[in-house]
Amino acid sequence: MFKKILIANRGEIALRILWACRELGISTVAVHSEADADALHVRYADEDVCIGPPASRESYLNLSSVIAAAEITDADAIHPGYGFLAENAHFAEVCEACNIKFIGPSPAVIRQMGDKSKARESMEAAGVPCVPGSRGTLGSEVEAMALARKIGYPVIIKAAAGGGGRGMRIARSEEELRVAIQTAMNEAKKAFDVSDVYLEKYIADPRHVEFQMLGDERGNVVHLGERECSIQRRHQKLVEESPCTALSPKLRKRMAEAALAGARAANYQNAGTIEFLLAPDGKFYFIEMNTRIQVEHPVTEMVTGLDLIKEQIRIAAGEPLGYTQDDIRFFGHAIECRVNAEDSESFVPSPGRITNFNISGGPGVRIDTAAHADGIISPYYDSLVAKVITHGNSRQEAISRMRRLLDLMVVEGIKTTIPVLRRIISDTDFLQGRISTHYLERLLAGGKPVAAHS
Ligand code: MV4
Repeated sequence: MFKKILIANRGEIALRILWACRELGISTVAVHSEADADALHVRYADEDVCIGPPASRESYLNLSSVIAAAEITDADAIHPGYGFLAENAHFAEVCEACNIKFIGPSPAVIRQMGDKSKARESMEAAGVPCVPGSRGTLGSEVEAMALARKIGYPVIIKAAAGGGGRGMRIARSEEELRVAIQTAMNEAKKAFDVSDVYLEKYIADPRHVEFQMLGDERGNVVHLGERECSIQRRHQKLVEESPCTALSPKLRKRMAEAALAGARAANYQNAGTIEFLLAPDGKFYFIEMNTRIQVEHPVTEMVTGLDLIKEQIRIAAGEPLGYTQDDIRFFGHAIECRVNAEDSESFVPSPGRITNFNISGGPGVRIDTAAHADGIISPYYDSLVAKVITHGNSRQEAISRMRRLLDLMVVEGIKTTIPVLRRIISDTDFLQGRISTHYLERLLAGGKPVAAHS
């Protein structure tokens, strides 16, 4: 087992990784920017290294500084968390070259899945249902036109280097397709320095359902069930839950088997997520694989009882999973609400000092946060303040616990998304599981947030 792990992240996920290390008896190194000198992950780590100025480009994203910090402190592994360097194949390669274990999949798999067009090809080859579309990236406009005519409009153009919704364009006709290809290519070139795009049939009003996968370094792969992640705005998720109310046991089994086939074909190691679109007609399609631990991993932990960060560390240390698919049991229902420092109507970021912070506990409650009274939500990083997670024997019980927590939660000094979360959690469509990726748009087009119960 590792003796010392460097945590190449900040905020709640850095704390989350710290606690896992402590429980495993592994000592910890926090890295931080100048803006985070007083942050809790720095306070609680065994050692800490300042790796640069506030801007993430110059600190948390600075590969050389992070590697240097690991070398200086003699860390034997790096946990990247999510975001920052988590899906940077080059970083994983540099770790390997420096004899520091990168806690995640191999550089080759990160690179393969980072190219969304290649990921699609490899899943197709593994027999995983994919959205009808181009084989590989588009060679020419003529090719795109012919393909779109064959599969039928609307179609969607996506950047191969994109993901998470960046660099996508929908086209409903031949004229729109011409423009879509050009703008998608220009956007992709600007954002990722690679202009390659691919084409898919556009699936209207889908759900986003993702499967949590775990693979060890001996070829064992399991799935830990699904997460329903449809409630999002501009590709930022607000509420996630497990299980997904739209899956019958039969459909769940088919999706899980597809996810397992995909992960096995990729020789997937460590934690990863296979994302599907679930169409209103019940058909499902692979869209992307994320090669990192995700923000919403706690809902899976709550329904399986597994500690995903500990599993990641054990796997990276070469240990076998030690259980099979049949050993994994699913219990009850879990929901996560992301509380962000944003205006609840405009979603404009609201960084600043938190003057008062309070949240209640109780059965089935988990709060993942690095925020506290007198703490700062910095304008330099993402605006996540806390993940409020509830578990219950039933969905209704989890929802009722969530409603109480959000009603009683106090965050003063900054604006937060608590009002919109409260509105979702009491909305009839949400309560009945009538959601899709367009759900929030529809909700926001409606009325005003409900008044506080308390
Ligand atoms: C799609 C789609 C419809 N049809 N692909 C957006 C993020 C990226 N992971 C893939 N995305 C989509 N791909 C086809 N062929 C609709 C979306 C999409 C979406 C997907 C998941 C969660 C939220 C979304 C919001 C808008 C669009």
